[in-house]
Amino acid sequence: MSQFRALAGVLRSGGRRCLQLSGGGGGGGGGGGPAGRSGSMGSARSCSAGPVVPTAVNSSSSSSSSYVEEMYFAWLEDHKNVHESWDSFFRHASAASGGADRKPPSTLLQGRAGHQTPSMVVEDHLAVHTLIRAYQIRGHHVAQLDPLGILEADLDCFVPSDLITTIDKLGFYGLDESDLDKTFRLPSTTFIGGEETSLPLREIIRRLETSYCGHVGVEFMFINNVEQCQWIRGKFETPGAMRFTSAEKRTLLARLVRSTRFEDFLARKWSSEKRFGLEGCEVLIPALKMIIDCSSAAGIDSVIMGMPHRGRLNVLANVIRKDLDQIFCQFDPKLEAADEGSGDVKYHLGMYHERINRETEKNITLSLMANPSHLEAVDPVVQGKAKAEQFYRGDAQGKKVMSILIHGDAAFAGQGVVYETFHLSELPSYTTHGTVHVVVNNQIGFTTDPRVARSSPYPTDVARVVNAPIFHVNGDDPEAVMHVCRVAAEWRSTFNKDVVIDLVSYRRFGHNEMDEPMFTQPLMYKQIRRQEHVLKKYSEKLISEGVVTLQEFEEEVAKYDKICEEAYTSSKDEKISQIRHWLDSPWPDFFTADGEPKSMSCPPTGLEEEVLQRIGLTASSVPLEDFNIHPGVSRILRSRSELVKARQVDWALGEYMAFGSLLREGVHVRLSGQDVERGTFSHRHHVLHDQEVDRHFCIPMNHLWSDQAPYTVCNSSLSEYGVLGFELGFAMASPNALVLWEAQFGDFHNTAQCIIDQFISPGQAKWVRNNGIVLLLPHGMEGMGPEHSSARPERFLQMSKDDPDRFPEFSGDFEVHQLFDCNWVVVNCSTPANFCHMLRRQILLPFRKPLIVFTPKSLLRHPDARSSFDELSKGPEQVKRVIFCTGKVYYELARERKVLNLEGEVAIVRLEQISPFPFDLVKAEVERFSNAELVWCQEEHKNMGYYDYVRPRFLTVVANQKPIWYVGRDPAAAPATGNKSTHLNELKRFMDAAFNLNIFQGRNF
Ligand SMILES: Cc1ncc(C[n+]2csc(CCOP(=O)(O)OP(=O)(O)O)c2C)c(N)n1
Ligand SMILES: [Mg+2]
Repeated sequence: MSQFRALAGVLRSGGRRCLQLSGGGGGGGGGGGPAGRSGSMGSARSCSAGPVVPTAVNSSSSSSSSYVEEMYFAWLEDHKNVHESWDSFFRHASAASGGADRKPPSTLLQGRAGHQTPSMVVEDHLAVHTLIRAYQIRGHHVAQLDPLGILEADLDCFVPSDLITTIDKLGFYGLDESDLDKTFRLPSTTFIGGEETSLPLREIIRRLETSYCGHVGVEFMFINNVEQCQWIRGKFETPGAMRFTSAEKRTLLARLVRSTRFEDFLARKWSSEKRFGLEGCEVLIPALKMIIDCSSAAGIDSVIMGMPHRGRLNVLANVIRKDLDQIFCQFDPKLEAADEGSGDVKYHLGMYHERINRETEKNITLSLMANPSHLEAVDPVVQGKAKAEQFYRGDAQGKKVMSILIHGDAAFAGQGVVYETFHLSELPSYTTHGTVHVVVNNQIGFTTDPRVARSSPYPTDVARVVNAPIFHVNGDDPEAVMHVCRVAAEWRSTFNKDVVIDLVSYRRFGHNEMDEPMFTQPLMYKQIRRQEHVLKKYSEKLISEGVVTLQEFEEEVAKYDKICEEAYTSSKDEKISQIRHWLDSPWPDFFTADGEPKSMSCPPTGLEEEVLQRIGLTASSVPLEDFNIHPGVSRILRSRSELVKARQVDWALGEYMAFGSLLREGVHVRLSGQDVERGTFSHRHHVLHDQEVDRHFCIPMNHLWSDQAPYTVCNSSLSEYGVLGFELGFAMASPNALVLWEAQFGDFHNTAQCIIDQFISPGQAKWVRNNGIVLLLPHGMEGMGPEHSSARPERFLQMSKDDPDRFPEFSGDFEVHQLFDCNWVVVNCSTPANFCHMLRRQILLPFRKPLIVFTPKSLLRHPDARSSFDELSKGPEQVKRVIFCTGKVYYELARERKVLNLEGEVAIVRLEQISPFPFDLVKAEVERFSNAELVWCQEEHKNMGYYDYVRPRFLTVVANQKPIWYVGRDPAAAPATGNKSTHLNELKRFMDAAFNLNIFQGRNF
């Protein structure tokens, strides 16, 4: 028996080799057996050249036995004529048959021919199961994905030998042609049988090739969830899964007409304008519409989208349904801008539209977020906005609101924020319960080929980390595209997980319409010029199927062309561009109908004693019974309680007072960032952990009042770019929320620089969109080295837009007007009371501005950095020097002044809000100390911090009549030293300068 099994094994190896040789190659060997792999098979090769090897036989026994006999006689001539596996086999066989040399071994082949033994049956079935699995796992590598037929979507033209694209690879599985008509029972892990439970091998292969090696490549077998894998198999394997009704095909054709003719129209009218057209991937429009239709049918009524430049105008026109004349007028160079702000180019603008979905007759709101050129930066912003909408609508499972992200292939693979965004997708406080990603994979990024643009086989591999299925599809097969879109939408509504559609397509023109692609991709573009348009191909297909007539098709085209022409005519009446009409996140109840603030005043930010007491009590206790907290946390709560009794707040309590009071007023507060729940510096403790019970938490802030708004505090993934973008998006959804992002140390915000530079600082100027996001950036020179010291105030101040040289007029509510005019507010509070007021003002203002707060580290526990309740509920004039400063350095100055006993000589004034510059308050202080010299003191280096920002503004206040002297660290390249003693020496040096009253005498300014 053991010999027979060995025989079967050897035979199969030999049979495979035989078929491969006769079939003329195709993809190399591998994995068969020693006979199949050998490169020194003199006799096997001579076999293939001679007539002894049959190419197609009905009986495996006849083919195998004659083959074995050939081998046998070759072996008899010289044992070295055959591969060593044959040699070994024949030695064993002849030994078993009593060493009868020269006796043909054909009797040993009988079992293969007529009656298979049970073990062979099992082996054959196992082989078929393995084969089915191979298609499921790697069929996508051989799918016909590239419409141009010249590139491999997986960047690899090698077809692995276990993939059955031609019949001659059967041998890998120990099968041969004779097995093709045998019927095999289908395993439960395939759906190719439909109602049938077994099929002939030939049909099994045909169906698998249809499902996995056609125009769709399904990448999903890495998903470690059986139910999900089964679901996907069912969607792609079930016979007829990809069938469409005539009505569906006609809708698809009509959508393709719109998509194609829109680009044609723009190209005709504005042939020399950049528009980043969709030509080559026109199928994107019907694809998005299919996703939206299916999602609407599943109950979604709000879709938030983010996308880059390519095809954006088309999406606005044909998916969101922005009025065409509004789009066309953007091409008019004489169009005047009506809004404040500087605006943005047309292919960056956003849009918000409520409409009826024609397929489902249900209401749907579609919004496309405005975005900068910075590719993929909008991804987390879209997610944050979607999460917020879900949160405010109580849509805990994402059944009403969803997000769709559209990507370019090069950017999807290359930009790290894509990865950061994927990593938010399953986190409880950040999940949007599944995003549909669509990659416009035109197989190029500007002038760069995929093979030098990424190291992964597909541009979509980044999605594998979150177990998202990836559907690659040939963009020139519109029905295949519709099928994957339908499945993707159903996947999202069934499992609420991310899914990726890789639309493999091409870019018909250059990167933009002015660009010459032949410089760099000559062969690709020769092929592209020959490539028939997808609309032509698909219309011909439907005409030949009798689904539409040529006349109907031409009428559809003419109808849309007419719509475009009419819109073009009326677009000429548009003389003024209103960016306001492109707003992606309107707040209709917050502003007047014209989008203006309802008032221009800010109510007082102070708090009643009773409210302070209530919040103080909650902040220092555990509202849940039988909850075991850590003794260290107990101690912290006790000391809080002492402070409250003394009617005082430290930094953490000041924050508590701000958050708690806003929650009481119905304002949702969300604090997100790395380790924010406890606080990096262990000062906050907003989430208490039961020391006995796993995952048993208490958030006292949610136990303040029964009718309060909810408080969300969430530790984030270790990301800045992704998480800050997310929170910015969250803050877009509602003005009635205080959304804060805290950097672990302010230094780390620079990995989110793009969100700050592209969205936060200029967001309102570009997109007339208010945003009240708060950035908490721990900052301070405390000898912690170059990367734990500076939140780079100078950068924020440099981007503040208030004019240093213009002394403003103080009329009416100057403070509010000044805040209204600025692009953001930059503060460095020195007391907990001011911190609390600042946060409350953020919400009480009648408009929203980003707020940048440099927050303290050592001050969190500084005994002097406390405020009395009195500061929360509602100066000698003959000094020689006034030192203006901001933040923590005040405490160092105050200490030094006390030590030197210079209180009568030197006044210290703190600027809590740095930008917009409080000209009015500074002027009052300067006038109060009119005979004193003015000093700006900062702990940061001279080329950093605040000096460059405040200096010209002080000079404007004093009308250039007086200098403002600098005291602080010298200019430097790194923000802080890594050496403790250097740090202290620097501090001592500038403290000495601050209190040396003669130091500036005789100096010119
Ligand atoms: C972060 C960033 N880096 C560089 C660019 C410049 N840029 C604009 S489009 C583009 C190519 C994008 O290729 P792909 O993502 O494949 O989109 P496609 O243009 O092919 O649709 C580049 C490099 C940019 N806009 N953003
Ligand atoms: Mg591309």
